[in-house]
Amino acid sequence: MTSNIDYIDKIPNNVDLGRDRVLQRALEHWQPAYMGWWYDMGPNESHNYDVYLRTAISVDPEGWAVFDYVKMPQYRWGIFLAPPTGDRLVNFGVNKGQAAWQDVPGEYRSMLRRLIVTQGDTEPASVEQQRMLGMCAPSLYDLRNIYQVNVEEGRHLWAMVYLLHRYFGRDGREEAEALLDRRSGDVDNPRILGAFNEPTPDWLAFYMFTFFTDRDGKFQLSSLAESGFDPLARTCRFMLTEEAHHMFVGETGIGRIVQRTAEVMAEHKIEDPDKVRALGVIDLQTVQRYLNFHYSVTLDLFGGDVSSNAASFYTTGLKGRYEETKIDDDHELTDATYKVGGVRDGRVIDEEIPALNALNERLRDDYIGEVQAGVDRWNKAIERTGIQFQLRLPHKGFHRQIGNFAGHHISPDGEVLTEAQWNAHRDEWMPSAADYAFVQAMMTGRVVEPGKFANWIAPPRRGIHTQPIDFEYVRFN
Ligand code: BYC
Repeated sequence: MTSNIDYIDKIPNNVDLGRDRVLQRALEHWQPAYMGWWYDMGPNESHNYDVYLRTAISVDPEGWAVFDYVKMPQYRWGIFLAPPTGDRLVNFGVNKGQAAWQDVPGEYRSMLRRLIVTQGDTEPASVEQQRMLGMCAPSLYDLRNIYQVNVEEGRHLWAMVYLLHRYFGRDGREEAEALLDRRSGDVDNPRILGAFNEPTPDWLAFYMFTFFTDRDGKFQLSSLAESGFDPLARTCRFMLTEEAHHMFVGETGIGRIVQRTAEVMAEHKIEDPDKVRALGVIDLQTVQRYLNFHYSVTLDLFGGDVSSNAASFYTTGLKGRYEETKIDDDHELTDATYKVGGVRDGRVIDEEIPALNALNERLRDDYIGEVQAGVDRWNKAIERTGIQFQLRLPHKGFHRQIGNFAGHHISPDGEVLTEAQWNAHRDEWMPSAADYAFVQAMMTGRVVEPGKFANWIAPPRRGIHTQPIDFEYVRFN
């Protein structure tokens, strides 16, 4: 395996695909099905555009990307694994100390397949969710960014499909086909995880998604990058380098929206959300409601607070903790405990449970720490304009459908309410149909003049890859 990528093959790769004819043929058979999916479910009306995209040319951490105009259907999706790192070991669980597996241990096969399928399923789902957004992009810069995110999610699907084909034989091939058959939001054949069946109807939702939900991707991929199954670990390590840009798009997108709104509020000395809306920007209360929604559905993606699945993934060595090898403990968690939340006697409580069963909660907590730092940065931007308004993360139990808080009605402050009480406040806390209608009414057409931005969002600080902000990032032909 080299760090450079072979672009001569029909499927670009750095896994010596040409030496395994059977695998190569199987993947070449899947490729047209993937392209069919992209034409049907990829970004709407985009197939003939020239988009200024980055493409991986090597898997070295430095300088792996080249930037150029590409028609998206011609994007070189492929299979890229980070280079192997010497004599890697299984670093946690009951198999700790064994050489990392280069093949799937028979007894863990179905568990591992399930993890890979669940990860893989999210990637095309997000492309499906975002498919119409190009029609109302706030600028060419933003349009190019969403397309970059979309092609890379497509590549992440390839990353998981490679593992399925290479290591799971016939079941793997069937799973790879099923990944192209499920559809986000479909009643009969939906995507596996909840958040990936929610619509992403506008750009505020898109930036929230890339800030919150792509960051779940970061934390899940980081845990899988610790896997004792080395090909999965190496695949995820390379995926993580691509993921960073997606979260950047989300954080700066929301940052630019709140900055613009706060500037307009300061300039006109207004606070009333209706007056703010009348000036063609998104009131901060609406931003808060979107935040509440995306944060809570993303918290659900970490799974149950108490999970025997998570314990098995860890004990077997398949899925570690965030930055497992940097943690100073026994990496087996036989006697450790961890605090999880829940509701008892009408109140939110914490209880200590065996740490092995609390691994989803622990990862969720790691995630929350990073999300809070991003919210703090948005608040700094608001503060700099002199506007008194702070965004905040609602309580962990707010609007949860999975885990200990599911079935309870928790306010953003962490109060346990009755269903009727919660419903009475619903539209203060969650985006209402009217909020969605307002936001979408602002995003009816796309801004196509280079360097111009929709009124509701501030320009970015700089362009992409040394290009100026008014660069022609997308040519429509
Ligand atoms: N919705 O033991 P439990 C990304 C299911 S995002 C629906 O509590 P477990 C990306 C669960 O599957 C990262 N169902 O949970 C971002 C199980 O069902 P079965 C994606 C849910 O198994 C943006 C049952 O409930 N990667 O990459 O410990 C754009 C009991 O589950 C949900 C991964 O998720 C839910 N929210 O953990 C593009 C990593 N939550 O099996 C991409 C791989 C749970 O009993 N997946 N369930 O039928 C995993 O590690 C685990 O499957 C989970 C769940 C963390 C998701």
